[in-house]
Amino acid sequence: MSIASQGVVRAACPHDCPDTCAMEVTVADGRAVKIRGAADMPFTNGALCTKVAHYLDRVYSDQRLLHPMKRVGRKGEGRFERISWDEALDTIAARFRDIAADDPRAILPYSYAGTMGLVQGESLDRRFFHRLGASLLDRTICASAGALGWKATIGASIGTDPEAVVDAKLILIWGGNPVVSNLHGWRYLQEAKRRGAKLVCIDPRRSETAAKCDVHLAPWPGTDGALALAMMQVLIADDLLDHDYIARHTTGFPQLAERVRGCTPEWAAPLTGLPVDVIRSLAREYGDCRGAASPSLIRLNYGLNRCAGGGMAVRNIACLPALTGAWRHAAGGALLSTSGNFPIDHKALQRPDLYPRQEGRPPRTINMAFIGEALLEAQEPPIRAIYVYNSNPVAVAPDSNRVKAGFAREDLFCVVHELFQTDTADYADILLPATSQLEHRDVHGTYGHLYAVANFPAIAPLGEAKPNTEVFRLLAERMGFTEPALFEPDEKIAAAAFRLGDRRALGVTPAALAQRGWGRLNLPRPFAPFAEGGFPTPSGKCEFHSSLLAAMGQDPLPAWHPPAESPVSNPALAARYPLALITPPARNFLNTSFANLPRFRDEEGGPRLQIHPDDAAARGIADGARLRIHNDRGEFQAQAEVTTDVRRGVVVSPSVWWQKFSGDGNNANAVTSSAPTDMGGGPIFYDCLVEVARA
Ligand SMILES: Nc1nc2c(c(=O)[nH]1)N[C@H]1C(S)=C(S)[C@@H](COP(=O)(O)OP(=O)(O)OC[C@H]3O[C@@H](n4cnc5c(=O)[nH]c(N)nc54)[C@H](O)[C@@H]3O)O[C@H]1N2
Ligand SMILES: Nc1nc2c(c(=O)[nH]1)N[C@H]1C(S)=C(S)[C@@H](COP(=O)(O)OP(=O)(O)OC[C@H]3O[C@@H](n4cnc5c(=O)[nH]c(N)nc54)[C@H](O)[C@@H]3O)O[C@H]1N2
Ligand SMILES: [Mo]
Repeated sequence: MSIASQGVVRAACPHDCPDTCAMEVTVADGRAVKIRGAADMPFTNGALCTKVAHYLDRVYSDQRLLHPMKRVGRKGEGRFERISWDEALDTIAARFRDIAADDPRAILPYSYAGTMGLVQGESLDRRFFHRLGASLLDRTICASAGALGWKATIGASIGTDPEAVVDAKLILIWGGNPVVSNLHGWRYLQEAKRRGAKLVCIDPRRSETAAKCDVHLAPWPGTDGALALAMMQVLIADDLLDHDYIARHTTGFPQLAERVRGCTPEWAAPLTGLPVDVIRSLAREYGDCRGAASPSLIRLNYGLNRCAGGGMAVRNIACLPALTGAWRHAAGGALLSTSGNFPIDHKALQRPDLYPRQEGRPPRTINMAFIGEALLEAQEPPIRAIYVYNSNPVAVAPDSNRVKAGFAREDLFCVVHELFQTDTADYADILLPATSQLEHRDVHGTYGHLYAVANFPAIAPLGEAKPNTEVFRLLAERMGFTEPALFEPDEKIAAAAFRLGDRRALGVTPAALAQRGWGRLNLPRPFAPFAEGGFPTPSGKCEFHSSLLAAMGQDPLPAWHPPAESPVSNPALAARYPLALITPPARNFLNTSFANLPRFRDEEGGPRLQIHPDDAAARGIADGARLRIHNDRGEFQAQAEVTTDVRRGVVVSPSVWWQKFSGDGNNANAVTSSAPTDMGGGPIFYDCLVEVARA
């Protein structure tokens, strides 16, 4: 890896955010001294968010792990002693060999999106564990419900071009808070507003984004699916439809019409907690497809997919623009994710073919969202070793008391590869130091725009830190594996990440990315993906009647899937725990990344709970009071913020705090449920009843 000791190096923001910024890192005497958003990259537009603008704080933090260590204290206690890389790798290889001799499926890799890079996030790691025959991991913790609901309707994670939205006239921001979690995308929505668009935010709380929109509708959490069904009912009953688009580019319209006949605003009002006339006028305004509302755009995010009916909610919403023909316009339609536009060669990156085919030993898949249950209950075989990288499950997975109990198992061999000593790292037997994005090579697609971004190492690894890929090369060697695919250099992996035979990849060739650091997919500009139909579903149409769901034996039509925990769906539970808790992303954190660094913790203040004045008064809670938020699963503490930004009955705790920085050693996931979503097996973080009391 050649590293310049002077100059400006092209980089990519690695974090799990739709914006995937192109960055420039200035290096002097081998030290990164400045970081900024690439001015020539249109979506980044020279700006970074409040977190990554201070990225060098993270890179050079005195909390960085710099050497391999082994546990000397109890599990979870976080006491370690320095060892050499040789000792660390020999220990891991010996344990893995031992366990694999019985059944390699007792070994579980655990990773998510600490880096979104294709090299450090889904290449040699996957190849190594495939070759080993380890358990497979179903990576469901964020978006699997919404992704499947979208796929059932639209066919792939493709939607409106985020740069084209400036010409939209009515924009529904649904289950997302772009001011916080999609700042660069927000710039385009604001430009639309300047050009006369009306912005409507649909979110149970007045988020930073809702405060800047023309209208804010606050449904009860997990009821968006009912709202969308009622909108469809009005569009159909009032004939606010694009009949030509429906006839040519959709399937199942008659069945849909039949299905939603009873889903009137009167039906949806008690479910959503929104007034009947508000629902009806939202639908009528949305259906004003030849008038002021044209083109209309729905910008969804994943906030609404973290409830029991999250998959179906996204599916229902995804039906709307085909009814009105909003897809005809480049600025219209709907956008959840752009990731399906990238011709990423996942098979070449991950090499599932390396998995050993053995009689009587089929691959076993573990759902990452329910890692507590898996560690405590999985059989045939039980999990005997876990290797965590790019993730902090003890803090981010639901029902964390069970997760902690699982990680605390004395007989579990736990490896954690991290930049920092996270809540999860405290449970490691072997703790390995990881490089930051400035110290390794990568290449990125994204889910929020149409540009690929390359990352070149700007500085040498700090201390003895190593990139994920390097550790897996070393482990493969110690395991005695010989397949060349396990030893490929990062440069070669990066060059093969996109299928170069694909027309879209012409804009993101290795040469183009090396030269400029970023490249736009070779797609028309503006890109109006479904103006002429051509949906990537089996029928080639927008599927009101989903062949995918039918093939899965599920209800093929849009439907109402109520929340698991709400006063309407579970009155008995609500009698004991009457408040609905949501725990959306905090502005200064990225999941738990950044939440250990003083600058961001200070900025965020501390764990807090927003509560409506009426709910606070009923419990004798004053602003600033220390609160205990609890249910049958557990409890955590936070400071009361009494505010009308949340509706009565809903409480909000911006997340995700590290447990060890949370006062009582718990964060909000102590109370969240490990029940699955209706589709995709995701977690239902925002479908969670609690009671609140003074601590
Ligand atoms: N600053 C910052 N940025 C981030 C992240 C972060 O932690 N911090 N996380 C990143 C990640 S991992 C992701 S997946 C993305 C997207 O992450 P998302 O979780 O989609 O984040 P937001 O865009 O903040 O949108 C969530 C919004 O949905 C609202 N919400 C909660 N429940 C419901 C509901 O039932 N219905 C409706 N309509 N709204 C609901 C919340 O109040 C919140 O304002 O953001 C990424 N960007
Ligand atoms: N209550 C509640 N819980 C949530 C959410 C919520 O909204 N509310 N959001 C959920 C969502 S959307 C998501 S996506 C998940 C996120 O869950 P995770 O993907 O686990 O995200 P992070 O907490 O940021 O942890 C990523 C870790 O990877 C490490 N890392 C970064 N780069 C590298 C690298 O190159 N190598 C290695 N080895 N490690 C690296 C970072 O230091 C960090 O500790 O959390 C979920 N949990
Ligand atoms: Mo996420």
